[in-house]
Amino acid sequence: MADLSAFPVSRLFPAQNPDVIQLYSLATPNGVKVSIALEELGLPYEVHKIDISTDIQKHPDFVALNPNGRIPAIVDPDGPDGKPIGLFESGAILIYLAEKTGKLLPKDPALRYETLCWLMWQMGGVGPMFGQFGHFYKYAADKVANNPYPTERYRNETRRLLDILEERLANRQFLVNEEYTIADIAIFPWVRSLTTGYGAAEALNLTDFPKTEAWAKRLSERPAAARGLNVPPRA
Ligand SMILES: N[C@@H](CCC(=O)N[C@@H](CS)C(=O)NCC(=O)O)C(=O)O
Repeated sequence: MADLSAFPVSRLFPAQNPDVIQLYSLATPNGVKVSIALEELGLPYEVHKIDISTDIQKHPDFVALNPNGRIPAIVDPDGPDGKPIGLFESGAILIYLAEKTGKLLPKDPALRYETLCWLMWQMGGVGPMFGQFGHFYKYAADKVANNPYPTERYRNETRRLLDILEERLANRQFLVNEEYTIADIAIFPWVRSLTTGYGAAEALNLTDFPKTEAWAKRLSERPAAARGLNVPPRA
């Protein structure tokens, strides 16, 4: 049985089965990227629900795994050279899982970099900008009731990014090389969240982005994605 005692997080959230990947997450657009990938890859894992409303993600035992104090994070008992490894940042975790299994990331070097470009575009653009839009549009609406500037700024930026996706998906089923990759997995949960999380379909005029909407719907209906989108279970 794997020894995870080097990871303080395992004191906070003891592993039932330390021989499988330990996932510390919540069903948010960043969290589900990892559970969707794990489900798609068929890797066994154990999920620990991190209720971020309690700030448990700022506990020193959690911060020892993710210095940024956020979800998602994982511990893989079977990392490089068979040794346990901890990882944080959803983009890095997706690359790790893809390289561990040889799936969801093209082997051809040019296509691999193309996939990483779109993954980084999500990490640096879509996540932060859509997230700020959701913050001001939904969660802090009362705080900016007299000042439309922040919501407008992030609404415009969200639409600008959606325009780029719409153009990219104009004659493609997937973002890169007509295959499902970690770039798709990183981005479609964020597109979905504009409707399911923020209820902002009208505010963003999402009907202007039919290809993007259809792509996100199609991918979220994949059986592995449907399972991964509800990890840890919301109820
Ligand atoms: N760039 C990070 C972002 C992670 C992130 O922002 N996670 C949010 C939930 S979606 C979180 O843990 N928030 C809790 C907090 O800010 O304390 C990643 O992709 O992993």
